[in-house]
Amino acid sequence: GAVLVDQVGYRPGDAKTAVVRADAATFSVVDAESGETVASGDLSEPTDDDASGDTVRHAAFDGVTEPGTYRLTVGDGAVASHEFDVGASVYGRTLAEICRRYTLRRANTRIDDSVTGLEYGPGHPQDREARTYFADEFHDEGDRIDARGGWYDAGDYGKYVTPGAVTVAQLLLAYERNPDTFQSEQLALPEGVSTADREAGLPDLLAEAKFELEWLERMQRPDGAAYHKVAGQSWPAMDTRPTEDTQPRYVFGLSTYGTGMVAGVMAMAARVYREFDADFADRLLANARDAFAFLESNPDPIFRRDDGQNDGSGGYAKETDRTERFWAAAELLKTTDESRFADYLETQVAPQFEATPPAVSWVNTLLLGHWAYYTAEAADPDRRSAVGERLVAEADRLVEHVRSEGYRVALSTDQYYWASAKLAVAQGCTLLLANDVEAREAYVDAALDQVHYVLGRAPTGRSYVTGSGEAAPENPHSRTVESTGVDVPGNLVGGPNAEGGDPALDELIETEDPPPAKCYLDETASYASNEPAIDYAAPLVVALAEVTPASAV
Ligand code: 9MR
Repeated sequence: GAVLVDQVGYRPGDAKTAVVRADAATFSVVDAESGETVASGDLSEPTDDDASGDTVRHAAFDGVTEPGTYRLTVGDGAVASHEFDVGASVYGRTLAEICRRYTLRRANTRIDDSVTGLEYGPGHPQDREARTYFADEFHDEGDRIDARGGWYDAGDYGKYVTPGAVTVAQLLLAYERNPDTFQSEQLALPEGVSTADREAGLPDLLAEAKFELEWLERMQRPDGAAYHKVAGQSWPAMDTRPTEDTQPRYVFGLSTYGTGMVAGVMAMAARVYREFDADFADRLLANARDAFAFLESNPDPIFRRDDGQNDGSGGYAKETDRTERFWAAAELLKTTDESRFADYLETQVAPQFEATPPAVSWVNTLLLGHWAYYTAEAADPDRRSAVGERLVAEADRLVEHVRSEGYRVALSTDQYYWASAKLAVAQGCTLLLANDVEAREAYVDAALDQVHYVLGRAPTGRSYVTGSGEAAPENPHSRTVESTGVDVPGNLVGGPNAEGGDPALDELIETEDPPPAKCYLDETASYASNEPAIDYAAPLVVALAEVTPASAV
C-alpha cells in the first residue's frame, strides 16, 4: 500500500500520477505481463498531506500511452502498486456496472441476473398498497397508495424521493452531456426495457431512469406535492432478502424541497425523453408544472417526516427549500422558455443567483439550477454571464485546492464526512460543468483526479467502487448483498467519514484516532463509511460518461 494508483487505470492521453509514500527517489512503470520496464523517472520532493497524515511523493508517468496492464514500482522495485490498465476504454466496465446496478436495485421487481447471479423477488409486493402514515386533504390515515417501483435507496430497502430525484437528474445530465456514450441494448438487461422503448431506440440508461421517474410520479399528490418516502417501521436485519421483509410499508412525509426536486427532474426529463416518446414527455412536463404550482401556492418551506418515533428509514431531513425552488424554476424556464419561470426566479429566489453552489447533492441542488439557467435560451444575458463567472471562480478554487492536496482530492480536510467519496466526485462534476463555460484542461484533469481517488489512489489504498480495482470494498453494508451472498459490482460506498456514525466506525475513531481520510472500514457493520447508495454513484456516471466511448460500455 505504499504506491497508490487508480486501480482501474488511465486513458492514454491523460495526465498520469501515482502517489508514493515510500522513502524512495525513483520509480519505474513495469508491464505486468512481460515484467519489462516501459518508463522510469524521478519522484517529486516529499510533501505533507494533512487529511491523511502521510508524507507523499508523486510519480508522473504521462508518457506511458501504450495500451496495456502495468504496475508502478519504486526504488529497487520491491514496492509495487496494484495493477492498472492504460487504454481508451479503461472506464467502460466500471461505467456499465454502475449503470446496471440501478436495474439490480429495482424494488417490487423480480431480479434474475445472469451476469452477477443476483436473484430474488419480487420484493416488497406490499408497496402496491402502501399505507399513508398521515391524514391530509387527499387521504385518511391508513389509506392505500400505489407506491410500487423505484430503486431501493442504499443498503436498506427504503425508497426516498429526494435522493431518487437528484440521482435521476445526474443520470440525465450524463446523457445530455454525452448522448453518444449511451445506447440501446448496451447494458444487457433485456427484461428492464419495454418493447415500445426498445423500438424507439431508448438508450438503456434512460430506460433505467424512467423506472425511477415513474415511481416519482406515483409519489406526487394530485396537487403536485411530493411525499417524502416509502419504508417500513423498522430496519430489517442485514441478512433479510427483499422478499423476506414483509412488514407493512408506509408512505411517510411530504416536503417542498422534494417537490422542488421533482419539478426540476421532471422538467429536465421532459426535454430528454421527447425525441423517444412525446406522450411520456408531455406527462413529465405536466408533473413538473403540477409540482411547481404547489410551490407557488405554498411559498414557505414545508418539511414533514411523519414517521415519529419509528426507526426504520433515513431522515433526508431538510427544513429549507430555496435552492430546490431555484432549480425547479430554472429547469422549467429552460424546457419551456416561459417568462413566468424567469419572473419566479427574480421575485421569489433572486438571492440564489448570487450564491456559489456547492457540489450537487440531495442537500442542495442549486448547481443544477445554475446550470439549467446558464444553458437556458430564455436566460437574461447579464444574469447568465454572472452565473457562468461564479462557476468558473469556483472551479479555479477547486483546481488550486486539488493541486495542494497530496492525493489530488477536491475534499478539504473537514469534508471527510458521511459520503465523502460521493462529494469528491460531485466536486469533479462541478469542474466538468465549468469546463463548458471556460474550456480549461486543468478543470478536466482535476475532475479526473477525483475519479482516480475513488478508484484507488486514496490514503486507504482502496478503490471505493465494488468490483473495480484489486483492492475494492468486499463487505459493503448492503442487505441485498448480505442476504444473497452475491457481491454486486458497481456500488460506490460512502468512503472515509471522520465524524463516525456507526458503532464500528466510532470504535475505530475512538481507539485509533485515524486521520480524516483514513476513517474507513471495509466492514458490513460500517454503514457510515461502507454503504453504497443510489445518489453516491450518480456523479460517477456523469464523470465516467465524459471519458468513455459508447463502444466501451
Ligand atoms: O446519504 C445520507 C447522508 O448524507 C446522511 O448524512 C446520512 C445520515 O443521515 O444518511 C445518508 O443516507 C442514508 C439514508 O438516511 C438511509 N438509507 C441509507 C443512506 C445511506 O447511508
